[in-house]
Amino acid sequence: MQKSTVITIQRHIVEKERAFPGATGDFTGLLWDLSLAAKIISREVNKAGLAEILGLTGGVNVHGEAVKKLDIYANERICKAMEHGGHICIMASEEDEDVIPIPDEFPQGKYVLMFDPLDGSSNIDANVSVGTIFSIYRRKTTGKKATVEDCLRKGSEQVAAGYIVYGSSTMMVYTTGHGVHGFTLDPSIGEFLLSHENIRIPSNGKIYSINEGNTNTWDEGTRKYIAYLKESDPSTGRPYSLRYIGSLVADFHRNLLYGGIFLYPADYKDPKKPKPKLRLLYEANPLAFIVEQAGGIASSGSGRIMDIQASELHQKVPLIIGSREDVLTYEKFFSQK
Ligand code: AFP
Repeated sequence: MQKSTVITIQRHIVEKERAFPGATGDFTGLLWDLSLAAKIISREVNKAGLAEILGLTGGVNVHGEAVKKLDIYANERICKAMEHGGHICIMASEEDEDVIPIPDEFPQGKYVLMFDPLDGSSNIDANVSVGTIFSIYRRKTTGKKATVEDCLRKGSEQVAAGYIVYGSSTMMVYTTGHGVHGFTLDPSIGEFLLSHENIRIPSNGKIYSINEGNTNTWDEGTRKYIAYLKESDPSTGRPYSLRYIGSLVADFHRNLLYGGIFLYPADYKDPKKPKPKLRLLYEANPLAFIVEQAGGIASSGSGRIMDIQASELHQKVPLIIGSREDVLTYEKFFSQK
């Protein structure tokens, strides 16, 4: 009989860190704290249908979108889980307009954490998967306190990134630049167990994910590319199938496992002022780091996402992400627009 080894996320993180002589364990502690926050959020998301917590608070976030109670809960939960450990020096969240400093009573760490606490939350009432996305950098400034400068970075400077998808099961997927690993939460023991080691995204897929309701706002290159995917050509696997949940983590996670391309191009209603929707620091960069580590590509259409120097906390970018060959083909269409 084959013997199976159960590897918890804690064990995995510790073993990976041991490979780096001189590692202080700080980073292990950080990911540990994050996985605890994820378990607590998962518990709340799973009982959302039962709890009074459902429904709008009546508030709006910095982007003018309605905020659900669970967004606020997840935001607070992550801040509380991360502020006291001594690993983090500053945080920024999609839900907060400004950076989140570490309170004076706690030690300042050397890492910067940026996160989207509950992405896709407009889907919660319909029991659709939602997710948490996180991105970690080393501190850059040297003053007494970390500043917004520590957050305005290029994605290529990330030291780790990941997401938690609260779906038919809860999964945490992360990279520290040495492959992408996925862990499934076993609710009976409250542990994330290694279920997907060294995830590789197929070099091309048969799935495309885009909000087709926006067709009239796309640039010509995107319109032509999507029309191309619908043509029949068995030698290139076309037509592709459309799968769009409207919950980035869930759409991305499916495409990461099965192969395919996710697109959120800019809105070209005013061709002089294209308007992207997704956020560079909280959504695009962390998923870009993951997809590259899995063998895929993340592009704005005209360049690598992780090469963009952030100039503001809530900066938005077009995001075309997924299987390598699919994204390269898109870039060709986009450049000919
Ligand atoms: P919410 O968090 O407001 O549900 O937004 C989700 C999201 O940022 C991302 O998860 C989706 O991929 C995208 O928006 C969906 O946007 P559309 O509704 O415009 O397709």
